[in-house]
Amino acid sequence: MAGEPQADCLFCKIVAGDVPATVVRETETVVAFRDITPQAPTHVLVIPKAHYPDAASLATAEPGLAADVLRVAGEVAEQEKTIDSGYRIVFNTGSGAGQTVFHAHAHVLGGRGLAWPPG
Ligand code: IU
Repeated sequence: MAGEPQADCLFCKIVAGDVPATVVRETETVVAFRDITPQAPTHVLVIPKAHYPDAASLATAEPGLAADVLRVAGEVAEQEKTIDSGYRIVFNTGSGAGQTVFHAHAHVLGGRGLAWPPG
């Protein structure tokens, strides 16, 4: 069923506490934790606790939950003090765009200059 935990999903395991993660913020519906391979001084992943494979399917099924992810991404940026210098919220979608974990997640990147366009 849509939103249900998937046994083979790494981020579902993090939500369940079966795989460790450095959690920086958590709400009833969302968890934010540090990326294991940071690409910037701040690199935090914000995920819905419910399983959806990507941001668009999340927003279609549960728009309120997609909004929770975005709101918490902004709160993380503020908490990490990246507001003044700017930060980026990225949803890689599909393997061609670099998505490797198929549980919706926002990357919150900041703490250094961020070039545009991204690679
Ligand atoms: P992507 O957009 O699907 O490529 O992002 C997945 C991220 O998950 C990527 O930046 C990885 O470094 C990160 N990650 C992690 O934080 N912990 C893990 O155990 C694994 C991947 I595997």
